[in-house]
Amino acid sequence: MIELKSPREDFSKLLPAALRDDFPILQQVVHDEHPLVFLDNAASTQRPRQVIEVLRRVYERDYANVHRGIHTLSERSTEQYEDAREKAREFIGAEKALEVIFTSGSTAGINLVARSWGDANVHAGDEIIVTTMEHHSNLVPWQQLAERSGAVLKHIPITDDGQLVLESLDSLLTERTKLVAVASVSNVLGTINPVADIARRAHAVGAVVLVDAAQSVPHYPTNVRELGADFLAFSGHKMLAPTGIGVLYGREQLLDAMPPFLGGGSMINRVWLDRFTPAELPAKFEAGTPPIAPAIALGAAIDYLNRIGLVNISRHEHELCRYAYARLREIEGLRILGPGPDERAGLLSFTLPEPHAHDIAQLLDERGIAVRAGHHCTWPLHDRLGISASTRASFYLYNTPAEVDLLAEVLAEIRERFRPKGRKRAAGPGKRP
Ligand code: 7TS
Repeated sequence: MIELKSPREDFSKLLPAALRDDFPILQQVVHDEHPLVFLDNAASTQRPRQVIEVLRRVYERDYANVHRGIHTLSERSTEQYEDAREKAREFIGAEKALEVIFTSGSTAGINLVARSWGDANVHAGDEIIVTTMEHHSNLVPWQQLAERSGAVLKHIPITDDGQLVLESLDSLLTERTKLVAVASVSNVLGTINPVADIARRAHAVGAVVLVDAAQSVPHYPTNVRELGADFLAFSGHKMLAPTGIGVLYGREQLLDAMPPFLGGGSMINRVWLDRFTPAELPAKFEAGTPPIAPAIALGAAIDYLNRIGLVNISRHEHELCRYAYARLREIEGLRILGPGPDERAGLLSFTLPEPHAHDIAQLLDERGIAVRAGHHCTWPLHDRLGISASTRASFYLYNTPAEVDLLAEVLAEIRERFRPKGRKRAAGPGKRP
């Protein structure tokens, strides 16, 4: 059995080694003997004690519905809920807190824009541009909008190593382009897309820009104004917060002009039997009882990330990913998807000739290593790459070089075990297509 070094040993100099102690869930063994190595962070991250404690405090002391009751607990909850909005505003560099809409996650935020802004502004013959590498969450809502409106959906293609073919933008963008919707970081390729450049070019033809920032806000400093994002969506659960909470940023002028999406309590100013008038922002887009405690806990997660520093976190992940890239390339036949080690965010998707991606994930799990396998909700991207599935290791602030070593060693063992009989191991690094 390969020994896993103490996770604190050899931890990045960039981050406090004690940081791992903040994550109770990481202090366990799985399958009786294997320390948990959690490398499925692009799907969802874990929560530190500090976030769990805030949830507990809210439910044990402060919880009530917000914006409604004239009583102490409601006032406490409301104040903390609005504090969290302010923290989220600052975290993404938005100008005003009313531009921060709490949603249940990236998917909900993007669908809100497609239904509210999209139905009001996109008509037959108009054009929507996405990319080949989008998560289904930033693809299917636009397909649905195109179906409803008669608009045309176009896409920016990618190169074989997973970069956007930006030259194609000049011919794709026309005066009929209403929207460009693009991920800031691909959840499979790790590609970091030049969003600010794309936004500048999209704005030049009068198009609106939506950034799917689910894979970037948790890892990199974000400024919506510098990016040129008109809308930007992200999920709390990918950045140490609970599930069920996310943010849609929208430029005030756009949000103001948009009709409400969901109708119900909180989103109204006045209701009569036959009509209503909508509330001001941000309430206009927060119908019903919101995810109160998760939102407050998102504020605590933002505090935690700010304390460590996103610059340190992203550097740490880059170092880990560069190291993982070098280690995994040593495995013959292993194909790493996406750009080179210096041009990618902290995740690695790969394939082996044998076994299948799901079997790789299962064999890794038997050794305590959690990764994800499948098409990662990017079916068209997998089609473009000519594969049906891949295995993905994705890093966050608590991962260590020792964990990368273990991943590489177990993968090398799997490769050996499934090598076609009679073939000798070739020397040198694995070939990339
Ligand atoms: N956009 C991107 C780029 C994502 O990676 C994801 C989730 C979403 C949108 C949707 O986020 P949600 O919080 O609304 O679900 N990505 C993944 C993943 O890669 N594996 O599991 C979920």
